Amino acid sequence: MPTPFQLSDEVAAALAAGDPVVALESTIISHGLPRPRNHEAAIEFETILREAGVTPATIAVLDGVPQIGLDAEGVRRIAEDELAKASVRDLPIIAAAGGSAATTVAATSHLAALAGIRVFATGGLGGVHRGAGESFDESADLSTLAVTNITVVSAGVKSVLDIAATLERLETLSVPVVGFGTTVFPSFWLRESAFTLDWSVENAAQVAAIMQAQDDLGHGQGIVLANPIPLEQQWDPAEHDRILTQALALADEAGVTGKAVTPFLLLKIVELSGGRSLEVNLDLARNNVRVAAAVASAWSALQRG
Ligand code: PSU
Ligand code: MN
Repeated sequence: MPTPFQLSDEVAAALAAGDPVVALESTIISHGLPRPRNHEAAIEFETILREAGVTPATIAVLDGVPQIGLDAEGVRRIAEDELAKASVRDLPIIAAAGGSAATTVAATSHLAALAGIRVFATGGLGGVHRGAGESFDESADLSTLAVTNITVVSAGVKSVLDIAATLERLETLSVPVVGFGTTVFPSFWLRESAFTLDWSVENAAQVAAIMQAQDDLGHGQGIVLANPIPLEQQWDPAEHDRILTQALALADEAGVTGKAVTPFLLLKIVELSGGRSLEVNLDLARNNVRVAAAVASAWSALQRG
């Protein structure tokens, strides 16, 4: 049986050997970060993993085929081409049409899990948008993690979202949320949100043990590992609050809806902050990639016994 996706040679070899692999998404590169920093970031995230002895699997759909692990030209394409943003529901349509797209946390998680990859690093998970009571705008990242066996390392969810509602939905969907070295849920650019967590761990081996126990007990859901940005790297909270208010008002005025909301807000916030939010975004993403490398290594070691 041919697989419905293409593994890069290095990812195929690492998976066959039981070596650590970390999935990386492409929407953060194509729609979440401005050019040309997005291309540098895509390369840097892979380099951080390689230096930690972990094989990177950046995921995107190229010419109709979901690619698990990109070559240099693939990485260039997700950074420079005008790609669609694909969530899980878009994958069959893009595949059938032979098209290309960047994959969200949801679509990346789905494809990574299909390929047998257990750990994924992103910036911030999607969630419930403010005003969702009216708009019903809730990211498919949440519902996908309810049925997808993957550990996603993220700096919580972006403060543009309704964090309280997002945490409630994760509870309803039976997705475990575990703080990494914290009992407070982070809010992306800031180390903390107003919400505390029931569970936290101090190291990667503990995460691997939870993954193993979830496999033994669970029903194939994912895990959200909430990894806060170090205090000295976080955005100034007062400036954060001021710019967030402006960006939300601009999105309202512009009448942005659907999958355009998150990219609009992220890029507007970079603009309004004169680039400050971008540096913080990159720092928190690097930090997540490092933690994901440690978790994938601990998972691989645990499987080897
Ligand atoms: N985190 C970032 N930058 C991003 C995203 C997350 O640091 O661009 C993307 C992810 O791909 C996530 C998506 O899945 O935003 C959520 O979009 P939506 O709200 O439309 O589901
Ligand atoms: Mn949405």
